[in-house]
Amino acid sequence: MAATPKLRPEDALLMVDVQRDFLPGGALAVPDGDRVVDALNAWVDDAVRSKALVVASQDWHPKDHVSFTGRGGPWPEHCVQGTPGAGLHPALSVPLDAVLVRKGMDVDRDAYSAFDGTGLAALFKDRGVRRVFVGGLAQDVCVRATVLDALRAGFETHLLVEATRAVDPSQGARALEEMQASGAVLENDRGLGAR
Ligand code: VGL
Ligand code: ZN
Repeated sequence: MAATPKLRPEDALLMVDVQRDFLPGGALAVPDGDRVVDALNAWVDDAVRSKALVVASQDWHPKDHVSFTGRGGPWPEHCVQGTPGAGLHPALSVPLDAVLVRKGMDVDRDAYSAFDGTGLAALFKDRGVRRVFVGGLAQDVCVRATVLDALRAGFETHLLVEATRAVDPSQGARALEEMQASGAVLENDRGLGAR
């Protein structure tokens, strides 16, 4: 990271679901999911220095959530409220004034986007956020849904590509194209391109 911060006070860094269950060894492991942590931590440093808002989301399901295979859903049981697997990766830097949001808490309805039922769009508008920078897990599931919602809510939305990994890499590649086609700016390294 260069000495001069890239982010600005009216930016938000949104770290999606960097939770133990999505990391190698976890219940719904994303290949190389742990690789997002160093990349995100560099962005957190930048956000703190530039006084940008930092947000971390957690997938936070009740037992017997509708998305679990036991109920006919697509996913193994993961991120059950209060379990170690639902915890954020211990090496992720989360500033003391970061905003934490939890989603997927309704037992009969899934919520992939960090904006779904969390009040995050209203919070961003209250705080004067104009640009949202998104990283985390998983690129083809909750990051995708979060980026598309951020765009729909009218934010200039940037995807931190190296700070995301996909459950299924071929779906990840499709999700990148879809996010870009929907208006997201894909950031391919830790610096921001000139614009
Ligand atoms: C996620 C699958 C199920 C995610 C959450 O955070 O990407 N993926 N629940
Ligand atoms: Zn989930």
